[in-house]
Amino acid sequence: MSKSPIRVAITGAAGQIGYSLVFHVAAGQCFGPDQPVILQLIELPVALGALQGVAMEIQDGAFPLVAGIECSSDLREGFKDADVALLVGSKPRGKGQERADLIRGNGPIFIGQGQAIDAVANPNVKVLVVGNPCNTNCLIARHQAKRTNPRNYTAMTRLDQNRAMSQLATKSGAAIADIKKLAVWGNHSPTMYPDFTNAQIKGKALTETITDGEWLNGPFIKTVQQRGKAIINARGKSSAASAAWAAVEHVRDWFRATPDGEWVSMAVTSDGSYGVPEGLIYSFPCTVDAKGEYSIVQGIELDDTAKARIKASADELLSEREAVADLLG
Ligand code: NAX
Repeated sequence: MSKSPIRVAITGAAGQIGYSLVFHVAAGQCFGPDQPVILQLIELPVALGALQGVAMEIQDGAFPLVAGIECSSDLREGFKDADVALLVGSKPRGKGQERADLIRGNGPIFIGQGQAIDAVANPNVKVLVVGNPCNTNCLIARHQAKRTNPRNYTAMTRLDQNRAMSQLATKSGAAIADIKKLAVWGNHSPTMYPDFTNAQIKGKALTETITDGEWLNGPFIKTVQQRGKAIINARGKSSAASAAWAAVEHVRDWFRATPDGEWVSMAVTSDGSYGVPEGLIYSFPCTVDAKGEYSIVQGIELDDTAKARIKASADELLSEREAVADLLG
């Protein structure tokens, strides 16, 4: 018997990331090749014309899994009964801007979206915030969660994990698939910490293969932390297709069990693990069980340098939370 469709709401669907993301979702790359989807595409009124164009292109893809396409700038219409909400729409970071510059500009968007999701979406809706500053935007949206499950509000650091894995594969000559347990901790910002100390290549400590500690502690971490800026400098626009793909992987892995011995980086509500203040939306190494429930991996050994980096990113998120305290009412 064929599955009934799931409803996937995507904000900013006519933007750079949205334009790539909707086609991956339509093609079954998020929810599998037998899971029909109803796409609920949300845009600002000014972009509704462009959104119609995106919808026409999805139609022209003749995707067998697309059971419906709805376009709206009304949040309650757009998030109605959504099983998944991908919050991409917001202003991207421009040349010379840090994410912190965006906090006050983009934060308020997530109050309204959080309220609408909580009012009309599936109570178990799974939310992924991509729009920056994504950790704190997610915190703002989650504060509106009264009917929906607050645990299901997450933000994206999967792009940072992918960037780190790619750097490590290039350096070591290993295949991407051979690199496991590479997790990104913290904020999606230059304070994030890609922890190579617990990563493995072909089941052995990564540091046995990549012995250049100076590179790992210096250029490697810096390249990952600054990759977003490097892309903006090179392209004149922020990362788009790679971000869309990371969103697909975040959601895909949240809907299926992570294979044994594999971790995924997800920014989720801290339960106080590893000294990260409770309630912050913080990226941890996570696993996902067969029911689609994520858990923060426990018992990871961290050296003093790692602990200091993890704390620095938590401190940054605390100050972001402070900066938007009035939006968390
Ligand atoms: P674009 O400007 O190309 O697209 C954003 C789209 O969102 C536009 O079409 C705009 O009309 C729409 N929009 C704006 N406010 C909206 C609202 N309130 N409701 C619905 N739609 C709204 O930006 P794009 O390059 O797609 O980037 C989107 C967001 O992703 C930005 O905030 C960007 O900074 C963030 N990113 C996050 C990444 C991450 O790893 N978490 C990496 C990539 C990217 O930088």
